[in-house]
Amino acid sequence: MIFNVPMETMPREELFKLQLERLRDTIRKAYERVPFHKQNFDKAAIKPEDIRSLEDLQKVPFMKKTDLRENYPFNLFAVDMKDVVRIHGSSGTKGKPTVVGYTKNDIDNWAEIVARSICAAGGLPGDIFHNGYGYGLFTGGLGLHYGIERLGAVAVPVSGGNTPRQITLIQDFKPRGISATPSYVLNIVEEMKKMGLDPRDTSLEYGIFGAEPWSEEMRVQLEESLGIKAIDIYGLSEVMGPGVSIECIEAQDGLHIAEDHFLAEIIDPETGEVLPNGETGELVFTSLTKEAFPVIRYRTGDIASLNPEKCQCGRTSMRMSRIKGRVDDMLIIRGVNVFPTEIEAVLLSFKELAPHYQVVIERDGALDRFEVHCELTAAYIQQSAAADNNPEYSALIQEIGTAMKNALGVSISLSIKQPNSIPRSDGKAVRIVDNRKRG
Ligand code: DLL
Repeated sequence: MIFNVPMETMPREELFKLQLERLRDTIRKAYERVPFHKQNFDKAAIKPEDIRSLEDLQKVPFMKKTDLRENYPFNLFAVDMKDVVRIHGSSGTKGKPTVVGYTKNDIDNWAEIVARSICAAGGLPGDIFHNGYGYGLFTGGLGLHYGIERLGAVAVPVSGGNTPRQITLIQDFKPRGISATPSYVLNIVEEMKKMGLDPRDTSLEYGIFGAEPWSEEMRVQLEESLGIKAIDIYGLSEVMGPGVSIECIEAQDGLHIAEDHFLAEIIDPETGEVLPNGETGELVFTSLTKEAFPVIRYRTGDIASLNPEKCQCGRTSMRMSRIKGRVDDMLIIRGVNVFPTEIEAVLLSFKELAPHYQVVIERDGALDRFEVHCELTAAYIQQSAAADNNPEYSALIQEIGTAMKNALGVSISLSIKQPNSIPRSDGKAVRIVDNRKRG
């Protein structure tokens, strides 16, 4: 741990003081400068002066993604446009993108937070770092980029896509670190194997993976296939981008939140009630230093839990669990709640299956029909016949079905396909394909 140690190992009492000071400042400015925040306070009949402790934050109403859409594009900015130096946004799969802004100080803080994150993942100044996150409105590419430079490492700004070129650059530049979505890194691995290369032979030692939910089983696949440490990084554009939290290489046991910049809460997604540490619910973040786009009690839609125990790495920051899934990605299959990562965990425990899958939802009369599409590995196809009259294959199908039922608590139909049937993505993987007609 070499980067900005004092902030990461600060005694918690001292941290709470710093957080309160920063919280009050954030709230005062947001109230004075952004009509949305003032209205939110007025609705709850509170004033910024009423926030005297960190607990008082619970009096403030939540902020949601719809608030960003309703204030599109710039109405939630708390500074003049002349002080904004960068815009980012979400991909906007449903309608317009959500837009966020940064001042120069915001970009500086973000670069430092990401530099700290890369350090936590085992990165060092001087490392060559292959950045496979997309550059653009998406925060992944530029977010990592500034952090790599701030650390004093060498940024290779490859962005996503063009997998053969990614492989050439990894072979030629010999990076120690890599970042991209975990699903895209598995595509790179697959492509290397197709080219007759052994992915374990690269110079890579650690990978910083996030921007989509992934399971422990996927970590095992990534670590074993590439011979690296796979580190989970979390963030969202509304709160800043990558670096809101990251695992440390020492423990790989929960993601350290950059608590000098972000305050985390876990709430019951149904009632909005704040849950005690350790309980699973929806993550809510309040920014403590952001100037252009402050967020106060922003509901992320992501499901996790919090752990305040000191970590073996020496950091004192609160850790959040790996994200289980998004509130809106939760499938309700015959009354049972299922997240795609739970399906992923089962599929990846079978070496006969490739780590690519989708859950396809169709409307069947009045009912919803869920089908898991997955594929056999090329190695399996070379050795065995994937035919119903092959007893070994039938036994495998049955075994997968049983494992799925045991893990999920409900049976789900499977469609096992030939290698390369599931669409690949060079960014966030599409895990749910919803073919139900709406309205
Ligand atoms: O995905 C920021 C990011 C870039 C994070 C690169 C990590 C690495 P958005 O496009 O706004 O920002 O999407 C944010 O992605 O609310 C989560 O649902 C999901 N997500 C991000 N990181 C993780 C993770 C970036 N480590 C949304 N595990 C978030 C699970 C994640 N889900």
